[in-house]
Amino acid sequence: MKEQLEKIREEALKQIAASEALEKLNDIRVAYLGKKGELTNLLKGMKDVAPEDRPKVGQMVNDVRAQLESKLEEARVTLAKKAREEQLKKEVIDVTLPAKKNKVGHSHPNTIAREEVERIFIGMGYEVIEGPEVEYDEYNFEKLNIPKGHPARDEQDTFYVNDNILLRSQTSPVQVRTMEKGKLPIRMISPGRVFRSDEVDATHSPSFHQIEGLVIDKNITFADLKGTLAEFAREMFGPETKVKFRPHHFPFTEPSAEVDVSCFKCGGKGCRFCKGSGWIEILGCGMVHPHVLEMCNIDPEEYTGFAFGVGLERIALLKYEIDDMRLLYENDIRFLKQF
Ligand code: 2NM
Repeated sequence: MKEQLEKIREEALKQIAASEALEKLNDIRVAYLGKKGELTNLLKGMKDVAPEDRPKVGQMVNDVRAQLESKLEEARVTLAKKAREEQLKKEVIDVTLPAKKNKVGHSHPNTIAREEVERIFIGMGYEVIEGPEVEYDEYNFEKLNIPKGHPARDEQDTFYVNDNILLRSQTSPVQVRTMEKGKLPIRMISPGRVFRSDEVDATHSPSFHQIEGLVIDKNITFADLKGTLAEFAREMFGPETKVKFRPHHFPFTEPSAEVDVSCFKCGGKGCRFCKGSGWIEILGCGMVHPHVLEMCNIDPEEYTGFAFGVGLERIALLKYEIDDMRLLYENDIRFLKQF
């Protein structure tokens, strides 16, 4: 029995020393010290040992058990330490490596131009108000003094969803909605996407952007319109910018005008940029038609107002000297990153 015990001890110690994984140690523990392990089996043979020798043999078995337990624990600590060191080595970060450069996006020229226009009008006390891109015929046309049969309603220019619903061809329906709410006075601009059934070329697109402005208050005159838009032009294109109001016609304003600014490239002398004229057209405007005010439940005897509309792409093309509108829709980062 003593030799058997010695053999078990040597074999177990050899296996402990050779094991390289924590799971292996557990297998060894079960194989030798477990309920059906070798040492336990050996104890079952005690009945064959002479009674006077039993305490001595029992002591020997306990000694071996204690030794194996302590060796197993020692090996466990060593292996756990080794595993942790390997894990840390794998996770090491070289803080001296140069950092990866983040790629930063660019604001689209349209966005830059819109934010500039918004900044100028917010500075003059205007609110920015948005509205739906899919509109009722009533808001896009009828209440803007464009009745059925009016040439501005040409079906070929407008995308209709059905008889009453269309893709807005201007952002003025947002102003109709605001006037209808009845909270006066109004100082607002409405930026947004509009739709017209145009062929794509260097200056046209079926979907583009507008910013329209509206002021309604008591005693608003054409002088307020002129002063406001002259100030806008100076802030947008430089303090030396002159403005010129040319009579025009819009169904929703009376009187109406188109506004030219002195060419910010040549200062008005005439160049390729302004096609030799010294002037560049930038917007349309006018005094809100009394009939429009009436249809929006505003008394034209008490209140008057002015309105204007700017094409955002047109401003962006001018500001950045881009000669083809299509470049604004391709979103080529090599193009966009220049602005
Ligand atoms: C323009 C030109 C002139 C305009 C009119 C209105 C409204 F709703 F008040 F009647 N909003 N925008 C207007 C006037 C728009 O765009 C070239």
